[in-house]
Amino acid sequence: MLEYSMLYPRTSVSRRTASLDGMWKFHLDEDASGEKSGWAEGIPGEERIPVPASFQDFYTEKDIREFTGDVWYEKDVFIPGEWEGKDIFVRFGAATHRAVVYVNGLKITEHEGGFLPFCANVTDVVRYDASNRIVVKVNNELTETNIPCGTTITLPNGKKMNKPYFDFFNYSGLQRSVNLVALPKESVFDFDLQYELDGDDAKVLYSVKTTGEHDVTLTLFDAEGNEAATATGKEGVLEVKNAHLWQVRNAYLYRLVIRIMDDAQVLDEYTQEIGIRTVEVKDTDILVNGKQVYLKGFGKHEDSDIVGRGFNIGVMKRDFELMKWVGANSFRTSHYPYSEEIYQMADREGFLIIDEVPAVGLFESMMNFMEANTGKKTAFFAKETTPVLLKAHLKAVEEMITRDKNHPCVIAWSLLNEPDTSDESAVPYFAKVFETALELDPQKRPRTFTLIMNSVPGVCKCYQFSDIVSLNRYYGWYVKGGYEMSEAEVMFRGEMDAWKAMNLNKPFIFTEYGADTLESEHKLPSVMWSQEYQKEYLDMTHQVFDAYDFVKGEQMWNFADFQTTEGILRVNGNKKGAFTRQRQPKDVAYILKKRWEELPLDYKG
Ligand code: BDP
Repeated sequence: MLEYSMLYPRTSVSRRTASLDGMWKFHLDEDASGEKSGWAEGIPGEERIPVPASFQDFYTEKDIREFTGDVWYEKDVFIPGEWEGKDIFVRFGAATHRAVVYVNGLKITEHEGGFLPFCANVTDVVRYDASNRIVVKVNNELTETNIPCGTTITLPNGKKMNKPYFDFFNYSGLQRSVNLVALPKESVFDFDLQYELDGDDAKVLYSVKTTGEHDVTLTLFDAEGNEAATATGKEGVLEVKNAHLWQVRNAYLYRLVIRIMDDAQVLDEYTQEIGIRTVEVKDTDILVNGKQVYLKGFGKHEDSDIVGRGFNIGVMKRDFELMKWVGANSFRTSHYPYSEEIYQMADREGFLIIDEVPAVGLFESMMNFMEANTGKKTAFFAKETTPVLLKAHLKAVEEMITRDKNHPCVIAWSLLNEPDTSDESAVPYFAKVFETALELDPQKRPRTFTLIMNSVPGVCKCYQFSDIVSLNRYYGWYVKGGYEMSEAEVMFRGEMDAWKAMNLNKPFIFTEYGADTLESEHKLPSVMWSQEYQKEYLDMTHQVFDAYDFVKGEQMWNFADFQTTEGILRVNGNKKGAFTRQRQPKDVAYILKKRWEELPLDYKG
């Protein structure tokens, strides 16, 4: 069990929150001497930077953008006297990739892993009705023992440099909101929900964890604010008559109020919106509320101009509007769990999310998607350090499932992206990760991982762990592109026939397919990188999807162009977007819109 509550910070009769977003003091620690120099008490200089945001893209110096090592943040906050007697936490939505937190000069906590929240319990060190200094040291080095995987090298000029084993820029810093939270001594710590549908009615089976002994009451309100059900006890059932189900692109949200009661006194109150729906995989179908759904959508990134991977509420809104316009109903949070606000919006808009843990780059190569096409065989999971990596991976799985399990939008867990599955050493590693996810999820949602190009029948040793088989395929791009497209199609169909012959009786989805396309390039007849080529690539690929009944979804790579490390394969970033990085459509967006608006939700059902 985690040592702090993962519940989203909310103010209520018993709880207080204060946002610490805004300008923070900032300093690069070029020779890693901050600790020695006493920066825990206060960092030098007057530089200030916005939080939440990646630190990289504000500055004009390349040495800052590429900076690898420790960066320090500082903020002075006033803590009101009324909060005395409560438990006080500083909650970080994320700190990428690891952080040490100091308050009033004292080291409070550290956290490893850059895409999930953690709390520093500062109850014993804060001064009330006074200013308190929060200092955070954030480190962005990549290793093979934390996810996402990569290495850190030292250049001849003495500067460190990140070498990601993945294809997105290593944005870092305090990229999500920071909050000050005051909780009552006895508080709601966590809760689990499961759903059973029974004709027009529904049962919400619940279990609540608190930090004390008093009993809890739960009340469910419908969207009009009328009481829909109530129950008492830490475990029980809310019986909902004539339940409004949460449906794909037609969400219905109830408001669940959990109260810890001492007779008539409310010790704690926590409220969250929930949606009543079931999810399961049956034969080759993905079922939501017992009905087959065909996934249409994208793999995405949290990525935009200036703030990088920083949570940007405006970009979030625009992305949902574009996804609605194009007829999508789902997306994968490639390649890390996103900001919590994005799941809240998906809950409200009725989008289905495949929630991905940051296990990307688990392949012995810097450009694994290129290497994978060469048939090269590696053994990523046979290293001496693999147990250390597994530990970090399992912790991220636990944090992700604990954080996201009560979102109706989350229909599946993606536990790795494009790992090396060609060697037997991957099998025990996968067994542990998949078993852990099943244990942790009260709703037992389907689990998956995405299969890289060389994870094909006869090579892949791990597909059997997936409840949904997710393929990332680039026939016509990395394999046989351009005028060789017809051969790409033959190879693609050959692979699909091989999967079909295995008769796995599981749904298959495409979690990636795409072609880099520059918004500036038009050419008739097409050439690779032109908008015309992206259309031809998509048409061919969609025809193959349509030819196989067990294919139950398509999530194009990528929703939008995004930043990567510079190099000969990338023109200032990955350009496979259906939309540009500025969120305007490429021609292909209209092809997707036509197709997805025509395909029924129960396509191939
Ligand atoms: C896959 C990766 C993804 C890359 C994509 C690509 O999962 O992160 O961006 O290919 O090459 O290998 O565009």
